[in-house]
Amino acid sequence: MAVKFIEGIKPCADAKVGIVVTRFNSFICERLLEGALDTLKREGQVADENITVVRVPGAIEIPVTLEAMAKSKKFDALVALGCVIRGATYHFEVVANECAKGITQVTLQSETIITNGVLTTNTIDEAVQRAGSKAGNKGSEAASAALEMINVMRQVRAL
Ligand code: INI
Repeated sequence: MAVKFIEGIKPCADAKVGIVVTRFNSFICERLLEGALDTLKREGQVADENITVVRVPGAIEIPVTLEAMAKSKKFDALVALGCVIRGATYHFEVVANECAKGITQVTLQSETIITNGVLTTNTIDEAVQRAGSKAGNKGSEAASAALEMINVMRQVRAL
């Protein structure tokens, strides 16, 4: 018997994608959003009317927003975009950890594809590098992963 391989392709014109993006560190997050939208449209061929962008205050508010969007059952995939930059306080660890934990929890509980484009960096410079300069654009990567996973999960769920 032949081995069955399941792999996702990127074009996904009928996909409905939700993006949650924070206003905290907006100078970085708006670049992540630009990258994500560009990838959804160019790689995914996703139509404008099938993309919903929700702006929230900060990374702590991302999981509850994703949960509400997942519960609506209106999206094939969700993309989380944010930026947590290490400061002098312990708040960095709290915000970064709670956000990451919450995203994982929602994706498993709701069985909804959620890709994580929330940067956690030591410095503003590291964040800039990951938002469209030296180290690519993590928003674009998260959108690309969402497209691939939509295709993969459609095939896995049909097994
Ligand atoms: N929110 C972020 O998205 N990034 C940060 O770096 C950050 N820091 O460092 O504090 C941050 N804090 C706000 C937090 O996400 C909530 O919006 C706030 O605590 C209100 O609940």
